[in-house]
Amino acid sequence: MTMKTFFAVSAAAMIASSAALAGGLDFETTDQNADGFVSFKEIQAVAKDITAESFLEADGDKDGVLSTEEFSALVK
Ligand SMILES: [Ca+2]
Ligand SMILES: [Ca+2]
Repeated sequence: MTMKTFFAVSAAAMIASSAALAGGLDFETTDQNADGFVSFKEIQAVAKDITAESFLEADGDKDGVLSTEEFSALVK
């Protein structure tokens, strides 16, 4: 199982089992330029209720973008 498949499966399970913040955001949909990271601009395009504050809080390594792991922690 690839990481991508693993994420898709776990994200689907997460979305199915709980009411995710902002209506169950999908990483691959949110990552519009498909660089493997979600920027604040990308997440704002689909979830206007995500504030800069919550984005920065989710960005654990402070590189300015969210990895799949950081993203899933934010939207779960
Ligand atoms: Ca991106
Ligand atoms: Ca990060």
